[in-house]
Amino acid sequence: MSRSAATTTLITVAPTGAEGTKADVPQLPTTPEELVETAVRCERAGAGLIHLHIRDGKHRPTLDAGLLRASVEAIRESTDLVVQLSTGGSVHDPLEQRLTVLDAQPDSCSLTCGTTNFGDDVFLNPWPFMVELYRLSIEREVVPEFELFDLGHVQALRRLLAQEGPPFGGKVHVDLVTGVPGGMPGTPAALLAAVAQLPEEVTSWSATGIGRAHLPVLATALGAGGHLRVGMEDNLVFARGQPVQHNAELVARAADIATLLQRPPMTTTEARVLLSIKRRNAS
Ligand code: KMH
Ligand code: ZN
Repeated sequence: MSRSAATTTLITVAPTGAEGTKADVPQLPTTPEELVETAVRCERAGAGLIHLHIRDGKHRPTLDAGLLRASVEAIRESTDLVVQLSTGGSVHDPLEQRLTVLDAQPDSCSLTCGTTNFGDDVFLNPWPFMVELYRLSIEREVVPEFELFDLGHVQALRRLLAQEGPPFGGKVHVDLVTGVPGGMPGTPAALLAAVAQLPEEVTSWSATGIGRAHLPVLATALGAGGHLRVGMEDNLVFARGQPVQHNAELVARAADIATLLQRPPMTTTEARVLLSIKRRNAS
């Protein structure tokens, strides 16, 4: 296994997602100003990477090229966070448009390794789309983060690496997304089963638990040498009866737990090294 023992923790914040609505959750950051303010506070609280979905003027998910580019630039100007754009978008986004996300020149992009049931919907990631997105990420020098929602996705990642070779930068970072209704359950057992199957090429992994799986998966990931993803994309409840008021609360709690476990948050510079991110200056 090419993974070395982690002594620090990459904390990824996924602040918005494509599913929560502003009407239901007014504290969800959806405007450019809210996103920048969120990025700044989360970086201060210990985040190293931001996984970004953006919204339009009516707070609806969008893959608008101009808005994506402006968001990437605004966050780069205000923080040193690794900026990762979602290529998953919302379940309603066409595959061709999801490929155009890379035009915004993010540091990193998500790349989901297979189709999954997603509540009442289907999150579509057919094999030819995965391959096309992977090749594009190499061509554009964008570091992919492989999103694995199920054990079958682990096998698809293995096939992708065997067929297409290593990603840009040579590091293979995966994020295990647990607890999506239709994907692997958000349990320590399911997470550890997926980790045990990861291909040798994987150099680092993180995990997230959707909803009430948040804390058990966080604790399991830290104990098993993984990194963390937190944020309102995945979890809107801080504690029983206590909604999340700001993404920074989730980052700060993750940073506190990681520090207690002798795995303090890594700096953004360390995150860039972990993932082999190419330096792109804010323009
Ligand atoms: N919104 C989900 C359908 C990703 O960002 O790449 C897909 C998703 C994964 O959130
Ligand atoms: Zn996402």
